[in-house]
Amino acid sequence: MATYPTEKQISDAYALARERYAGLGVDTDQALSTLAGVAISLHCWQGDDVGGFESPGGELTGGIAATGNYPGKARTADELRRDLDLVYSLIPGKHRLNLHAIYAETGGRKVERDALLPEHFAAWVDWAKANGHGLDFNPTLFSHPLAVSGMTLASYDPGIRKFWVDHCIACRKIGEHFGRVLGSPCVTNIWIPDGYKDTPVDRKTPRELLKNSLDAILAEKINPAYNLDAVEGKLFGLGAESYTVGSAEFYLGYAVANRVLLCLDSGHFHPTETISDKISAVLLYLDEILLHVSRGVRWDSDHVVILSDDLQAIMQEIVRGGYLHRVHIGLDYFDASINRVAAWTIGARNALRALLMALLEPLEQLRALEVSGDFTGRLALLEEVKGLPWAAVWDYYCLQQGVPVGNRFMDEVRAYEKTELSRRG
Ligand code: RNT
Ligand code: ZN
Repeated sequence: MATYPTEKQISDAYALARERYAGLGVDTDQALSTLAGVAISLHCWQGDDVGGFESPGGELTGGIAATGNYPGKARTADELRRDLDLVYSLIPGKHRLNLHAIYAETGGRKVERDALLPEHFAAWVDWAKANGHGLDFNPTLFSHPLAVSGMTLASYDPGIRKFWVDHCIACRKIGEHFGRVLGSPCVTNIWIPDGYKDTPVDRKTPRELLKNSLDAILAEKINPAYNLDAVEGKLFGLGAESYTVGSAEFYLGYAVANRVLLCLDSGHFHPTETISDKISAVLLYLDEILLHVSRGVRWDSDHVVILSDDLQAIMQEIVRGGYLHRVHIGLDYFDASINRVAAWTIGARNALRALLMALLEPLEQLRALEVSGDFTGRLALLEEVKGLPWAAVWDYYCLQQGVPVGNRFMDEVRAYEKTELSRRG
């Protein structure tokens, strides 16, 4: 049996850590108050393997895959909300929820995606309001009969294109509603799976079609205090390995030209390419961006976010660049091989831990070393910082915020598994 640190031990460790950081000119209290102001958007789809409630048991398509069959996946919106309530209680701070259109609650009636309305998300809005969560949104352009060809907004079939354009328009209006009612802008992110398995002859026309579809979707202006539009590109999807219509260059150009947010998903680039390096480049030309913090393993495999160098580099860039108010941080992974509530919690806590580590950097000193050309000193300090007692600051933050310190959150996950998840057939 593990024993846990007492509150006194946690506070004492913090007092020492705070002094140690103060010696480097870093104010830990300030770092914690900044951290408390950051809301990350948890992706609803980790709870049920991107299933949604539109057609239970339906196939997940669009070149994405959730592998594993760990018991306990949420089968209803109430179950999903219950799971999320536990997750939020294990994560320090106030955070958002990122919904997908297939999580609509239509009371058993079939409502086509192009006819979705805010009322189909009323229970989500009530829950979000009651719990202080902002909401973000995504049209769902996969797992649907009109997406079986692999093309949606870029389809050669005008009827198919129109259906998906109308769906995206309906989603922007739902996002606007979320933002208006909750008093915090909803980021509505468009990702489409469109592409070809094999080498196409015409790479141009589908991109023209996609551009036209996006223009039609975004034609109506919506107050950015309520809804912000984002577009998400990708390198390739399963079954669409040779050509992706919405590539990185396509959407970078589109976002800059049309003043919408660009969504950078960490699993959507060549394996040695990192999104951390892109942030300061794209924010020269865009007001705001959205991140899908994920972890690709060899491909866009959507593994649970760990405290990797990649993750740390992303958070460092956000903090070092002073971008906290211009970067919307969302998570995007779906692991069905482990306890899903734990998967959410581990990834979210890691995102926050990495953010805290970034907030604790002795940035002024590091910058001074760099500017003066003392790269030896820069390297030495960067390496030293990795061993500073940031975990004592994190533990104290968890204590302060009333969430489990350290691995203790797993006790709650295990208890919930026993009383709730294991009962799900
Ligand atoms: C897919 C994209 C997209 C999805 C969600 C479910 O490769 O990353 O963001 O993960 O829309
Ligand atoms: Zn994504």
